[in-house]
Amino acid sequence: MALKVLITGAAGQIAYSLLYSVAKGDVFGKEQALSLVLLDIPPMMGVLEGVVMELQDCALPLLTEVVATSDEAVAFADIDAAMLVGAMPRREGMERKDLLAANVKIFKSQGAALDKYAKKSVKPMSHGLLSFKVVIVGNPANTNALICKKYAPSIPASNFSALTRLDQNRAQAQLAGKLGVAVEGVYEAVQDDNWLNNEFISSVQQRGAAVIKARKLSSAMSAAKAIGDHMRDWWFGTQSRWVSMGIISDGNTYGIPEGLIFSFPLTVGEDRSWKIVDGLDISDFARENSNLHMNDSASSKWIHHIFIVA
Ligand code: NAX
Repeated sequence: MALKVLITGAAGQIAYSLLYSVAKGDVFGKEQALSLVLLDIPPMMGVLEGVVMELQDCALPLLTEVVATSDEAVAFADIDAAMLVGAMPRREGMERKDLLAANVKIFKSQGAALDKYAKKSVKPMSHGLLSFKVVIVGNPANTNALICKKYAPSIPASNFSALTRLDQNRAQAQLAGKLGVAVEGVYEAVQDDNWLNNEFISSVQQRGAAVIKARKLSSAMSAAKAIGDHMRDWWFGTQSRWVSMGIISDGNTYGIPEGLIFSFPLTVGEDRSWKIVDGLDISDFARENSNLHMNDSASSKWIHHIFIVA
């Protein structure tokens, strides 16, 4: 049976890479048939039509259906997984509060649609968790995830997450470069504290800006890859690997206040339940950074530091 996967912001640039990757089986497996539901706003329906044509022209064997819509009632009905990529972009001269207000409106509406139309009472897994998963990508991702969760009160908070995997992937690539190994080979600790506390952190923090400067467009291919990594690891489990995901804090781990969506190091079991990797030593430097970024979607940075010093 086909999985129904919703991707919002489907006419945007991240979705342009993400759709192909999902549709050819990178995320839910090479055997899994897919019905893709693409949501964007009404003025983008013409562009979305072109994207649908291209998806069809890829002649992908797993893709059984593509639905393009601007109607949330259609988009959120009976989904198995959702990647909420679309959000209000920050325009020149826009203050943070204006951006937040616009996004509150979007994620309030999408949370309510999830609550009302998603497959929440169907297919609970054997351990009682609901099978469907939601990752919020649109920035500020942590805040947007919190709003979305708030307006979907009948869906357990553990089914929501915010994307912070791009920071993890960027960090991993920087470390691999420093150690002179392939990305999969980053197990060895980097001993150079000065490099870690300065060049490493700032290069990961400023990577997005560096891509914009060079490409005149924000990261899209790497963002799509990170979304795919995030969802695949949640769907199939991570075994002993640690991954970064923004999830709801229970207030008992690393001193992060209860109810915040925060990026923790996690493992995910075969039953798709995540478990925070607890008990790692956090240096004063890392803790200071955590406080600095507490309200920021970049809050994962300090955790990456832990990956290295642990
Ligand atoms: P684009 O501007 O290319 O695409 C966004 C799309 O979302 C547009 O087609 C727009 O019409 C659509 N959209 C707007 N409101 C919508 C709504 N209510 N329902 C459905 N669709 C809607 O942006 P893109 O480069 O694709 O980036 C998308 C989002 O990802 C941005 O908010 C961006 O800041 C965020 N990112 C988050 C990252 C993270 O780590 N969490 C990293 C990558 C990315 O920057």
